[in-house]
Amino acid sequence: MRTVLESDARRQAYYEKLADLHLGPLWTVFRDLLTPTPRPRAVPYQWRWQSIRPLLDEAVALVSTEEAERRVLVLENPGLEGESAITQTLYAGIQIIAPGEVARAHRHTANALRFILEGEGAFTAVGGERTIMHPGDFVVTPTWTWHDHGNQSQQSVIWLDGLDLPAALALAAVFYEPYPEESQLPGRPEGDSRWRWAQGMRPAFESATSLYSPILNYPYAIARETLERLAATSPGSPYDGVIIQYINPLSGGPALPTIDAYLQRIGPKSSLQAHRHSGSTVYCGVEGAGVIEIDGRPYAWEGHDVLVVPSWVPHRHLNPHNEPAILFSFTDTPLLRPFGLYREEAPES
Ligand code: 1HN
Repeated sequence: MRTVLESDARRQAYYEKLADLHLGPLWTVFRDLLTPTPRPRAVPYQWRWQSIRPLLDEAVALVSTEEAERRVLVLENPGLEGESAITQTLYAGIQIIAPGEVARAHRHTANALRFILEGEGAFTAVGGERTIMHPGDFVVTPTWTWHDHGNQSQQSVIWLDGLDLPAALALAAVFYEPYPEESQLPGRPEGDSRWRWAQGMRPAFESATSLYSPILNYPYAIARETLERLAATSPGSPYDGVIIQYINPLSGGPALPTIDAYLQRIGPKSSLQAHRHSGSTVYCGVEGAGVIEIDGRPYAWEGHDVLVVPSWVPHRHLNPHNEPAILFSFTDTPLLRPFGLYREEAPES
């Protein structure tokens, strides 16, 4: 029990006067604000695909895309309840579109990415170009581009959505607009952006914004073969193994202005080194299985599990199995690096 000194009472009365005027003393909060290292409110967490998968079919039975606009289960960080956020800057969710359904066209300032998990034959249309999505494809929907999805196949199609929505909300920069029609009329042939921008050549007679990648779809078959070819000649990073970044060919930087995305291969029977960095990472298991040790605790993952590593939490990758382990990931580091906020260290030992 703490005795209230006279000075405490005087201070208390003073703080109340301040509060009435919407003022506050910095000295009582200084140490909570300036922590020696980041103290994310988001916590490490793993969502298991086997728990999520049946709930997606249930959602199809319960709510239409017509009603929902997007039928998505939001991956809510236990430290950020009610915020629709997987980290303080990133959103992640699992979307399902059933045969014959349309997810109507709209646009928003939040940047979005999709990583296809299951099913073949649904399309997404961005800026008038359609792409048929296959498992493992990485598809971008950059800021303020019109986009809609449709499934003309006989099976449900499921993907992981990643957005910078919590960051856009924090910056009070969310704008949203519905498209006047349900779907965009195809304005460009399928594969157009790939032929224009993804062949190491570019149309010399036109320019594109370099704010985000002009490539709509980065196919899994290409990314996966790239990993295998690199693994044949290089051990890769001591922390991430053989890892490739989905780049904007116009800048050499991240595909989206706010989100960086990667595909990585942790070789069979390998234990990589631990490190930590500012910026948070969302991982999704793609092939094989592995372990991410997060803050010293092992999280054994399988295909399509989603895991989150918040800022500055030490983590390392292990693959105790005989097959390569493939992980997709995305991070908010483009929001940190240009402003001197990115730091990385490998704990000594
Ligand atoms: C959105 O527009 C999509 O277009 C998916 O598929 C998830 C989550 C929050 C806000 C907008 C989509 C979203 C979203």
